[in-house]
Amino acid sequence: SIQACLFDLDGVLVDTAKYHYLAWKRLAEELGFVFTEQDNERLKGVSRTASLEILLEIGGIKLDDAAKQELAERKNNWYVESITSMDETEILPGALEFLKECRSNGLKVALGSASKNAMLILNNTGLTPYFDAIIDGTKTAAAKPDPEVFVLGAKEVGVPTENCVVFEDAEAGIEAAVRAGMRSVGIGSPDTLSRANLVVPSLQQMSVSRLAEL
Ligand code: B16
Ligand code: MG
Repeated sequence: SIQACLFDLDGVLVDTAKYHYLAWKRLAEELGFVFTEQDNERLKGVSRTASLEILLEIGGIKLDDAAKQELAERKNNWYVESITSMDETEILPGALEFLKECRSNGLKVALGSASKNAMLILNNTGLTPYFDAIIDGTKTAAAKPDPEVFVLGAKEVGVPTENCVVFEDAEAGIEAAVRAGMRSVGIGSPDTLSRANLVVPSLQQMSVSRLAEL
């Protein structure tokens, strides 16, 4: 039976994808090429450095490590500027209700995000108190699809991996759940998240009773 719910942040609890997109787009413009919303799909759930590699590949640009570091920092400064003014209105539909329902049913709740800015987002949206464990990009060495982020979350809440379920919007995140030996719920479209045990459009369609379907 399920004893812990592990949540991805961007695309599951909050819609920060639009801020990531605007910052990457601005960087691409400065570098002299167009970066579309479709290009941006490739960056979802992917770490900052890996995202920059993809962006540079799209622009056909080759740079040394120091220059890449500088660009990643520039993008992050813009991104942080946007998330600094976020508030609870930017929590995705159904997310808060489901977090509350999990807690009132005695389930452990953990965050498993690739972002190094997760704490700022959780604090600004008021979500921090809902978590028993918070694992983010500052605590992990390997990026999704490596299972590290979810394995650490399970460990911190003291629940065996087979009793955990992961909520993810990115293919790499579902793959990480599979590799961790956990069940998963995809948030989005069944076309891209075909490896998940269940796919729902948003957490609005999720409830503790539906965990029995997994
Ligand atoms: P940062 P998640 C991921 O968050 C985003 O989906 C991805 O687009 C971003 O590049 C990554 O975090 C790193 O974020 O630059 O803030 O460290 O979906 O794993 O919650
Ligand atoms: Mg995500």
